[in-house]
Amino acid sequence: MRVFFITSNKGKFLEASTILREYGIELQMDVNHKKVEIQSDSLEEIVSAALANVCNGPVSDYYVVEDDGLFINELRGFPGPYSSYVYKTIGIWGILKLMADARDRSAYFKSVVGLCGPNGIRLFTGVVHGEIATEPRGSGGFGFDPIFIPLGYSNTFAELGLDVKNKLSHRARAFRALGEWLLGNR
Ligand code: ITT
Repeated sequence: MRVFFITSNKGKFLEASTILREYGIELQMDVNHKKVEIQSDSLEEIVSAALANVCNGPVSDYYVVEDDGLFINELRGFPGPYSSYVYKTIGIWGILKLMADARDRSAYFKSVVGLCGPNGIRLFTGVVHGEIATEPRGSGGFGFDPIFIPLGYSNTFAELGLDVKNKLSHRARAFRALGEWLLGNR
């Protein structure tokens, strides 16, 4: 069984491939396809549209696409599905500035992982709740990891490192569900 992950994000690939190895699956980075991203407020719609573009006929391999968002409650869910663009533009410091006077620092990451293959399309979802730190801390991970503190911890994902992040993150939860499904259905 060959499973390809269509992504340009090496941080996502490292985390996902480490998790799927627990299920005996060797994930491969797909460099031949480009993830086609429609604009939508729904991660599920973005992933479904990206998959429809890849599995538009009979396929013998499996393809994976993931879309994520950081949803900050004080900002009514912003940046959500626009997290990648917001990270590239205003970045971590821009988010901290928007949160300067915030009373509620709660937030969550959501991952929607889509799989298409010989037996159709399936979506898997993972969420991790936490809060936005008051300043960036740590050097591990990627993206908003230096300012996200998962619930029950006092360190950021960037301080906690890959092993801990892969036990509780949104991505870990979604990819474990995918791993279980592949084991039962391949
Ligand atoms: P693709 O090629 O897979 O699309 P991407 O980085 O553009 O890679 P998304 O469109 O899903 O991915 O954007 C989600 C953004 O949210 C991502 O760029 C990060 O800035 C942020 N993000 C997602 N997961 C994260 C995580 O585990 N830790 C920190 N930031 C994360």
